[in-house]
Amino acid sequence: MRALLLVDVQNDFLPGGSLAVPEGDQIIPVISDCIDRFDVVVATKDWHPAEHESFASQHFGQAIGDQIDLHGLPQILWPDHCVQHSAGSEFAENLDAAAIDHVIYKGDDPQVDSYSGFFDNDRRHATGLHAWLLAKGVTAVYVAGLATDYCVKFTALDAIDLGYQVYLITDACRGVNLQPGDVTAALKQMEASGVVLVNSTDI
Ligand code: VGL
Ligand code: ZN
Repeated sequence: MRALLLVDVQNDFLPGGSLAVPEGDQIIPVISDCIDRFDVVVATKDWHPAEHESFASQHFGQAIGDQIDLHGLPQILWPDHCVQHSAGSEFAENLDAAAIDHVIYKGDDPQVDSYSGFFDNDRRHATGLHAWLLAKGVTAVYVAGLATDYCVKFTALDAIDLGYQVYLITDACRGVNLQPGDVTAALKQMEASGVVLVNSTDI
């Protein structure tokens, strides 16, 4: 069984959103063109409480983009984004929500970030994504979404660790590029770990 795994295709990551990924909106028509070619479609939502400690606003004297130690883990500080139930946390308007079979919420623990759709960054809490895919008999996951250098990368790498065949749909992803070259490095790291890079037209 093949699953399409849509990572954080949410308003706050689109141009105009609070953590806008450059060209993030350009992935939506690409997703629309291939969403019907999969046995199942599962989507993650970044889903933070308003006081999430990954937000720079929660740390006096710290700025967006600073790296801190958060309860023993390195943490980049982000603008407030994807606050639970906010308009920014909703799926992109033009995403075909009716085609999504299941939604996985992540990042709800205020003290731990969750880049991967499978586990919190401390890897102590599983989101339920692996159990859901196993129950559906999924062996191959095709990953698309935002952002290539954060949530997409960690989701794809965990999927490899968990034993799936993993494909990254490169034209259905965009990255933050906080540092120039971050997206290129993320693609290389995924490829070196066994992720197969594909174009949506080759699926
Ligand atoms: C993401 C930074 C913070 C992502 C989520 O979806 O890649 N990046 N939260
Ligand atoms: Zn987040």
